[in-house]
Amino acid sequence: MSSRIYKNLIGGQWAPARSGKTFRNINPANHNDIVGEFALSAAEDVDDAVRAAEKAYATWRLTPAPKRAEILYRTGEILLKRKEEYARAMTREMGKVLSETRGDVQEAIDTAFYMAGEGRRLFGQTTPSELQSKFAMSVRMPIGVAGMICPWNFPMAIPSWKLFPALVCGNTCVIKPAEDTPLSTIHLVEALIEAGLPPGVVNIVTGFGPEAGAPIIEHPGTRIISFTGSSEVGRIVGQAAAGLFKPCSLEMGGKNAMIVLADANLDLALDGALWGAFGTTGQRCTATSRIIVEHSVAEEFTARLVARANALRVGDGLDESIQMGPQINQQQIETSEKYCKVALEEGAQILCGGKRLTGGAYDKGAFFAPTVVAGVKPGMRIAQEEVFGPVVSILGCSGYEEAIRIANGISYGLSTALYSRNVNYAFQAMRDLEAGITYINAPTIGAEVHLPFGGVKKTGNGHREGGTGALDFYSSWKACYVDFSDKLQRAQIDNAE
Ligand code: UN1
Repeated sequence: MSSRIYKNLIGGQWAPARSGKTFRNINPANHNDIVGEFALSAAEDVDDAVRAAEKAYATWRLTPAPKRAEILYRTGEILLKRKEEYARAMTREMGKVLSETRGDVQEAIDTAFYMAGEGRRLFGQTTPSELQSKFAMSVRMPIGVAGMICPWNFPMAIPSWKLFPALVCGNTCVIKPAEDTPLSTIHLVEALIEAGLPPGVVNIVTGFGPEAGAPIIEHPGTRIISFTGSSEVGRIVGQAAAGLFKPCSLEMGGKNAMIVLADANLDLALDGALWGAFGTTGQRCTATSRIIVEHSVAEEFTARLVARANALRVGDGLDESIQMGPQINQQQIETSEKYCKVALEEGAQILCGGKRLTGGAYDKGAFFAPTVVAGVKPGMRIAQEEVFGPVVSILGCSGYEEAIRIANGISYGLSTALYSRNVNYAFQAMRDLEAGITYINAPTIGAEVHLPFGGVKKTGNGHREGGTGALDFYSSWKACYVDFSDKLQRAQIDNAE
């Protein structure tokens, strides 16, 4: 059976890569199932896309923001209607279970409605001038063509975090979805087009980082760059953008800790640990990868977590009874395997999982068993480095102070969680944990779109997605002064006497 061919979107037209080459997108739960063939783009395709975006910018920047926002609102309504269809397609290309891909589409819907509301805000400030008969204000200006490079783990939500605030601010976009999950970006943009987005305002180039991602950064026409992915690739992206003086938002890795103190509701903490560690097969930058448990409850907590991890139903996410899907590809399986080996060499114990699942339908896909690693010490590589798979480490601690020291003793700083019934510890943790996100009595995953999303240390470079932080990235502040005195007035001089 020949698979469906998908093209790039350039200036409102679906176009093949100039080379005519394509690559395959396969279902990670069943490698015999080909989702489609996608354009294998290169610099020449990026050039076409950037030129189309530059052309569209001339009129899009002048379209009133409330009108731009109406398109986003309609996009949200279309996505709502197509939620099930797009969620199923996403499970097929990405693997995570249906309830989660429904959540992923919902996150795009939430972002559409939130950013649609911003069309009638985008507030600046009016402020007094230090001079008589002079008016002063700050306004948000669009920047131009925004270049976006996306990961595969949230194939619709993360593109929506980038596209929607960029669009409401008046920018035009060139977006490269991850090579593992291009279809969900195409679906998202199809909804935008149906909602009335003019040609060229969003352009899609599909393909791989070095060939299709790097030219987005390097092209003189892109004015800002937004990247979500690994810290390793983020460093390359950030350095390339810095040399060109392009503002660049980097959203990268995590090694997220959940602290469980002795006074915690253990049932609740177990639910949170299971969801935080094995939701999305551990492939979230917010995934719980370290559980720091107070010694007096560690034995009971660990035994119960292992029992629950062993009981998880792993398989094809399109089957509603499945609780954990495959990993995205063979390379990610190898990373999980590598870290299990490293953990054993370091003297840790693997209490369950630790290996690829094989036999029957498992042989067709990339499945890894839910893995709990115990006896982990804070300095071990398994406690320091991101795995991005269903592998969680348990570390012991003597109480709050030591837990915070261990939690902060890493180079990342995205998400954190504290389970305790002590309100003082709850507020101290919000103050003391070095991270962009802290949850109390909730797992490390579950960020909402109207709050800032991002981290400190090696997780990011200070920008935030979600919330008003996204508007700050996709707009540029301009100060405007109107002197209606009809004479020359010199700031800092004529009013200084
Ligand atoms: C990511 O892991 O890359 O908070 C994004 C969460 C989701 C977003 C995660 N809403 O886990």
